[in-house]
Amino acid sequence: MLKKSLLKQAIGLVKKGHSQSDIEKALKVSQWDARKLHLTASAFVELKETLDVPVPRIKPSKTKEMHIVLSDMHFPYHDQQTLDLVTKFVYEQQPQTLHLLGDVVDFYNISSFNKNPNRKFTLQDELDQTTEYLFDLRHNLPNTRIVYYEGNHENRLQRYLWGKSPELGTLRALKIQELLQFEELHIDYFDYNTYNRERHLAFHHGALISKWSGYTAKRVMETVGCSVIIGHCHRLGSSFHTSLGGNHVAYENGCLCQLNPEYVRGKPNWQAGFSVVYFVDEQFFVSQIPIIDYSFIWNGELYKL
Ligand SMILES: [Mn+2]
Repeated sequence: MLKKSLLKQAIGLVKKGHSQSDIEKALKVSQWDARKLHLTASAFVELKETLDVPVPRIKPSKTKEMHIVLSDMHFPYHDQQTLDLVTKFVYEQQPQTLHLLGDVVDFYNISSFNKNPNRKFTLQDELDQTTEYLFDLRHNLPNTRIVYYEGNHENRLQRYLWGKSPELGTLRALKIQELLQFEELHIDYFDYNTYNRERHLAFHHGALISKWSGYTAKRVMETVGCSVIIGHCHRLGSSFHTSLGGNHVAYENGCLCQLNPEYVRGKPNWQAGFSVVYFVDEQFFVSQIPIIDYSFIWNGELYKL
């Protein structure tokens, strides 16, 4: 058995290019032991050199910015379990920006559609549930920029006031920004007619609906002429377009509401989900996350309550 200390010294000598007879003389060992030491040390040095070859690694960019996009909760028609799951993920990630891409509140009580007379909740209940959620977000995301986009459901308020009582429609106190306390919560706001373009990606709730997944976002992209991410259609989908004008892509963000609400007949073609957007320099990278049976996969991890 070779002594460990001898082998260590032999490795040192082999590394410097010494031969078997150098080892024999330097370590004062027999020719036979020098042969074994030389063989073992050479094998070790060779193996170490092989293992030490650096594996090329992709360096993660330090300048990346994480944004999370949630849309279409439709309080009080939100899906509590879906929302709990996603909100927990958002708190864990602490993104730089959280986009609430519209239809956060349903405004069922001022809808122009017929209403179920047995419904127990009032307009104030709808607002209370929404503000409670927004306060919770602000409390748990102290350093996150939160951006709220008016959807067609929030826009019901303006349409109702303008239609039924245009005089009251001018009151600041009745604006969505006031009712949901955006100033106090440090929430940025974009009204229904605007697009918030961040670098090469435009954020917008959406107004039209096409029949198939990806088609709605495609139409919005055609209209605005740049990449977009929209809510509204309650679907997950994407549509890519490459031309001399560049590479553009349009995303549909899914929804976080109940997938079979009482006010929709039949089985709506809706999917639960949300998106994560990374901005790196001038580029953006969107990951769409479908929620299936109240679970989803992110970074190889299963998220489930
Ligand atoms: Mn919606």
